[in-house]
Amino acid sequence: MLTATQIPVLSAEEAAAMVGNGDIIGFSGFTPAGAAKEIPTALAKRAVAEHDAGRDFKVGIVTGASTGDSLDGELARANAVLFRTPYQSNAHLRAAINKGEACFFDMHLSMLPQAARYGHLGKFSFAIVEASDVSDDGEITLTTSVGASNTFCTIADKILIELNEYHPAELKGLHDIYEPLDPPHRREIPIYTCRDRIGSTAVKVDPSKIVGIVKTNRPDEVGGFKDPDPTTLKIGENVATFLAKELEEGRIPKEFLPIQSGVGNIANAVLGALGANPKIPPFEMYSEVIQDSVIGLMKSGDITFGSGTSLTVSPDMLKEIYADLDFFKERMVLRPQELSNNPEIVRRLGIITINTAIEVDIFGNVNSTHVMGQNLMNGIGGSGDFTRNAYISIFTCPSIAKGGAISTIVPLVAHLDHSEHSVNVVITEQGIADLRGKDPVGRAREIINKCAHPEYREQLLAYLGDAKNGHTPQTLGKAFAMHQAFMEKKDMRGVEM
Ligand code: 0RQ
Repeated sequence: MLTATQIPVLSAEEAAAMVGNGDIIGFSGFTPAGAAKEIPTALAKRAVAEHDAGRDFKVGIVTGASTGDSLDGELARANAVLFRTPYQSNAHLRAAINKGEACFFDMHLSMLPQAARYGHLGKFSFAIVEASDVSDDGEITLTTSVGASNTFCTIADKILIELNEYHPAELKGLHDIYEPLDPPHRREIPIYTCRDRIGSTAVKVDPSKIVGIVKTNRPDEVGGFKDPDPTTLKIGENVATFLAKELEEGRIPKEFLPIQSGVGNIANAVLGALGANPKIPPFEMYSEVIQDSVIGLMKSGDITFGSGTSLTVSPDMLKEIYADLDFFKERMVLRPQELSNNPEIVRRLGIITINTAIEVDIFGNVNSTHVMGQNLMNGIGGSGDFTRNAYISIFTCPSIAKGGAISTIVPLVAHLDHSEHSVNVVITEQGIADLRGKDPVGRAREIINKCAHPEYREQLLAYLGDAKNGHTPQTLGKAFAMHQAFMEKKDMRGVEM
């Protein structure tokens, strides 16, 4: 271990005192995994003190994706968010965003690092990065995520390290750090299989940029999942049935193809169902997040390799991984999000992508981010990076939400994240709608009959009417009648179309 001896060790408060009002900071963290914890908490306290003294104090917060409560929660509660990008999932930050109190812009996660390098997000004063090791010659070994930390360290004026002793120095070797050149010098990224390693095991920086180390010993703030229920289990079973049939009929090669699976309760249940289906051979993942269910499937041999940008597992699961680190280091790699989500690689490897929708319209457009088209839930995350470039793109969701008062299948999505051109298959607990090779009316009949909840089928078919209203038969005056009914009466049922 080459842990630095010449870089000053600071308290979190001393580190936070270096940051100025209006600074733009690139924090480590992709989900709560590997997120900075001590310095953002100290920054939030400082913001409160500054505000109490009548001074402005807000910072621009850029991360890999979501983070833990000690970053997004603390800074949101302290009203210290100048702007936030590219993704979040924190209840307090979400509330501030939806009240118009915090500026947030939602980005494709693969594009965040290059946007930062291109200067599109402003000048970064600091990179604040959690590490398991740092050497005097500027080699930073990350912890449970890579995200955009490598890019933040490259472009920021100064670097502050949170050296987290919770993570063993033997993590070295888990990461594969590589940064593409910018246009006009960009070349192909030489990843040809999920397992390829093309970079270095540590982030290498000019050591004179590292202005301090804050020592800590805190686990990631990863929350648990809801236990699968009959609906999520049925969705998972339907996904497995669909993929087994594709394999049987030769539309997926017999070796199978890498899987990307999204975040959340449904994604967790879907992975479990894939592992349990005897017709699906052991498979590899080329995804963003390696979550609890993936680890279980690695142990059972159902997942043979996992490439991701974060290891987002519960504290107990992380302990199990660290107890058998050699086994897991052979079976996984953490890459920068610019590579884990890279469209070039997704298309080359032929990834089967499985993401979750908030709502889907009858023509196959998907809303992943906004409730009733207005309130942000989390963000697009990597779902666009994967969906647009997939071998087969699948969206899953329950057919109803809020006890049936909401149909997730609607005439027209109230916010668009993934268009009909990118969405191949929609799966609910009701069934499987295969949209490939169908025109808009064909897609509408498939989605309504196979995926909509029976309570909503009639009104959706009534909206489609005799389908003579153009190539994509819309009735603009009624397209949001179901949403409108929910906003007014808290129920979408029984709307006359
Ligand atoms: O609300 O928490 O109050 O009960 O939304 O819904 O069913 O628990 O689903 O946890 O799987 O999350 C799309 C948000 C789904 C997530 C989303 C309400 C519902 C519930 C959560 P409650 P569930 P999940 C990157 C992958 C975008 C980013 C992405 C997401 C809550 O998957 O953020 O794909 N995706 N990243 O009741 C009103 C509707 C609703 C609704 C659900 N139509 N209207 N509320 N809810 N549908 C790629 C990777 O590789 C990781």
